[in-house]
Amino acid sequence: LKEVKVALAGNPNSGKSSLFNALTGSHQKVGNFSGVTIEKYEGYVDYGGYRIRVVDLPGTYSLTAYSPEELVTRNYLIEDVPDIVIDVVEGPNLERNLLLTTQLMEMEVELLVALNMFDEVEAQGIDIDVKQLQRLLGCHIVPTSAKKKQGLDSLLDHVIRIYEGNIEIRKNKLAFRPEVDSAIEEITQLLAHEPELGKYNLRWLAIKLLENDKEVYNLVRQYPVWVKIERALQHAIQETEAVYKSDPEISITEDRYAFIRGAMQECVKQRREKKQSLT
Ligand code: GDP
Ligand code: K
Repeated sequence: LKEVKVALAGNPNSGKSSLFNALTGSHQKVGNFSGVTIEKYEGYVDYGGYRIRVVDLPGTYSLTAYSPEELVTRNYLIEDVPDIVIDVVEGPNLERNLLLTTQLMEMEVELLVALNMFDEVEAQGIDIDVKQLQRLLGCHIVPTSAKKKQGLDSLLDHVIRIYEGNIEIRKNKLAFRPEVDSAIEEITQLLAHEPELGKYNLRWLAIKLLENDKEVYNLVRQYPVWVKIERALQHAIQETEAVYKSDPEISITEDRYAFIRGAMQECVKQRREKKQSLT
């Protein structure tokens, strides 16, 4: 069987392990992620002529370098390069969960969103415009209920069709304020001067440098182009301080939240708790 590598990412309590178990059944192996004592669950499911290998990444709210879980998750995405990343999102808590989604978008992984706890979304009378949310996130979204085992076949169908390149969707980049966007652009171009960095997503490295990310800073600092990059970073700090009274790191965070707020306003409505009776 041809293998497809899938990684599950998501906030703690989004239902990631429930989904993992529902998808892979008893085919699981437990170990640790390399170098850390974070348990690693791997399993597989044979579906549609493929063996879909699933890795359950640690639950995280973000992808900074500040916690081992977040580092493990992003290093796995960079080094092991899964074919598809399923972002397990807690439907009733969409707004909070989208922070991780925006950062997965920034990593430009092949993203598929499992809009989980969809049973709760319906029970709570929350209306989600899935089509529009797909457009904004630039990826497919499949409503699931890991608990009730609903939507799982559709999720696996999407995995295979995305893998085969059968359901193209227009990728979307989150737009940052102009000063930050142009700094990202400039730093990305500088990073391209170092062939050894070619295995990374350079735009993501640029965003992380503007966010003062220690790991990426230590990686890039070793290269001669660092002198120019440092100048570009300083310039970006001066500009955002002058225009917004905030540094690029804060600006980037604010822009992510602005994007999420916009998406929530466009795509999510709370219906009345109970349908009104006609009489
Ligand atoms: P994890 O921390 O992301 O691995 O989350 P878990 O799989 O442990 O799930 C957290 C809680 O949510 C558990 O009580 C699950 O039973 C529940 N849960 C998971 N998926 C669903 C779902 O689709 N619908 C509902 N209603 N509950 C779910
Ligand atoms: K849990």
